[in-house]
Amino acid sequence: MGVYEVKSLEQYFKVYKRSVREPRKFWSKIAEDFVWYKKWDKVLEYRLEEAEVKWFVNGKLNITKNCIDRHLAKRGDKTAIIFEPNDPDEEAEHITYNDLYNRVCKMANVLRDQGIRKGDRVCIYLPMIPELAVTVLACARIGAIHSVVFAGFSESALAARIQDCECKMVVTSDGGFRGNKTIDLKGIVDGALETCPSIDKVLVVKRTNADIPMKEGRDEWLAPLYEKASTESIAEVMDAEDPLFILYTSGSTGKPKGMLHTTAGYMIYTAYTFKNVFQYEEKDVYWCTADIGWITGHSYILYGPLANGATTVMFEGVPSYPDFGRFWEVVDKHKVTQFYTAPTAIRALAKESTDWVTKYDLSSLKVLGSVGEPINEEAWHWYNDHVGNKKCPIVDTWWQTETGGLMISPIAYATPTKPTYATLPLPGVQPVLMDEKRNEIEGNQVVGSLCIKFPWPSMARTIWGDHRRYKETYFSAFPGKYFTGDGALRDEVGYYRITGRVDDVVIVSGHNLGTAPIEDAINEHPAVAESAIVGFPHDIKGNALYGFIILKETGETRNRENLTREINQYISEHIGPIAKLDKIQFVSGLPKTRSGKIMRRILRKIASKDTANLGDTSTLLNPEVVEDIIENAV
Ligand code: 6R9
Repeated sequence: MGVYEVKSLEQYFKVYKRSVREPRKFWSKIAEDFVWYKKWDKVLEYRLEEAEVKWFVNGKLNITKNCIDRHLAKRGDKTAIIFEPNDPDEEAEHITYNDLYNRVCKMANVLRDQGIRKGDRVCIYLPMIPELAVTVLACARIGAIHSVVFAGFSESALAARIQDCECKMVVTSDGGFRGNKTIDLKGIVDGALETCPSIDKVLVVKRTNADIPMKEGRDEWLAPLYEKASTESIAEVMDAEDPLFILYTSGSTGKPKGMLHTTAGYMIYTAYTFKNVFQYEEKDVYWCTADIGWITGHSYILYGPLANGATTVMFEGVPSYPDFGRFWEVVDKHKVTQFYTAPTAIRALAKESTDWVTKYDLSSLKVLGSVGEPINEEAWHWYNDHVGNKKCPIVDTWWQTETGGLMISPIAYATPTKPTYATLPLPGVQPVLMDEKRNEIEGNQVVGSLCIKFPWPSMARTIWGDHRRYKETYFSAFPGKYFTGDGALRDEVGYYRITGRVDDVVIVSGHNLGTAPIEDAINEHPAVAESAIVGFPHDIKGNALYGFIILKETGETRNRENLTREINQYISEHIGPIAKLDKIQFVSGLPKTRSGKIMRRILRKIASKDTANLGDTSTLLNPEVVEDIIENAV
């Protein structure tokens, strides 16, 4: 993929200009470097007002041919995936491109034998083990739409995701290892499936050897089916715009949004951005610490790296197990060259002694990456000084589940970095800042709502089953433009700094949590009348959650401590432990506008202990509650 490679700032500006002046030519030139059954008739068709976009119209391809088959001649024996288990004493596995081909074909045949066909949805609820990568790719090979659900989500969150896109099958395991815990994934699946009539089959991977119940006629161990499956499987012919996967993200109403990504544009964009931003070279070993249950894992553990024939590390564990040196031990062990993680992990490790870092040889590192939330200055410097030894550029990559790939980010060794800045838009990305009157803000040293004004190949095409919601959420606030939900500033040289969400989404430990689904969970507690959740700054997690809760007037006698515990239990059950509240305040009322909307702006200020200037409260229906809430804030 040599075309439009960026190696210097000067080259970046040249390539960027071309990508804006002639986007169709630009992307078709890059697309030429991939394997197609049939080339496209037209590069781009779009109507952003209608949230309609098509790239590489009528092109035919299969993404696994591009991620696996085409590498076999040259790189068959090269390691595609290094699997680093949770337990450091368990041996790492090196899966070559040849092995990966065989495994994916076998799994593809198992899925076909079990009745899965092109267009069917397969839910994947697996820990970070090789079978997760293999199942994702096997779905892509046969044209089934994968819906990976992060294995930290609860029973009801899993059920909601299965129901929404009516999956036919779940692929899970007998359990998962995470640090010193084992997680009973199969138990969670069994619970979820009580309300999921669309599921006919559950395939179960053996990982922990836990003794688990298997439901007759529905559950099957994967191993025996897999053993006898053939290692050849013809890749389905997919249209450029055929769905590749659904991945759920939180929204500002309770129901998760199933973001739908399609085949060709997603492939080309993740491949191009991976190669450039991380400056991946043939012998490099790249490690992204995300879970494949999130978009970062989809695009930058699997598809982007594999499309480039890269070696990508897949890590089952956590940064603190068996000790705080684990990340650095793995970097040293596998001679990692590009390391990509989240600010929340950096902050947690920066709290510990630097001896954990200096104990290991990190001299293989060339590029460091950050993703998931704004990285604060202190964490940036710690990462730069102690991990990168001041010689590795930090690529602070801003993007979203919805964007499919990196959008605003330095290109390593080309773009000069600046702490806390995601810097410049990647080629093909046209960001704009908008003011409250929906006008584009020109010039530099300005702040506004971040929008993108021209389509890029990996943008989500819709929300599964609800195009209207897609259009309303992303294309109606600023008609004709994609609205990201983030605020940003543009500095004097045109660098972007993301300032955070401007909507009802809170990023906790890099996880995108909608406040509405958490409120819905809390409101199910019999003692709760109403609730409002906001984020407040937290040293390690970036943001933590603060709940304002009104209790029903039933003469509630349970003590507040018990209630707090129970409410968090409800959240754990409905969403997962990641969404637990750090602080809970029981209040008599919530500040509301005359139209009945909770004024979260005020609650956010109270939660952040920033009550000096609450702004205009005159439009409130009940200004008196504000004083009361401030007085009793926790
Ligand atoms: C890739 C991913 C998207 C939201 C996004 C923004 C925040 C992500 C960031 C960042 C500042 C960065 N975000 N990367 N904020 N700097 N480098 O995280 O996708 O889970 O959908 O979250 O995360 O607020 O809008 P997703």
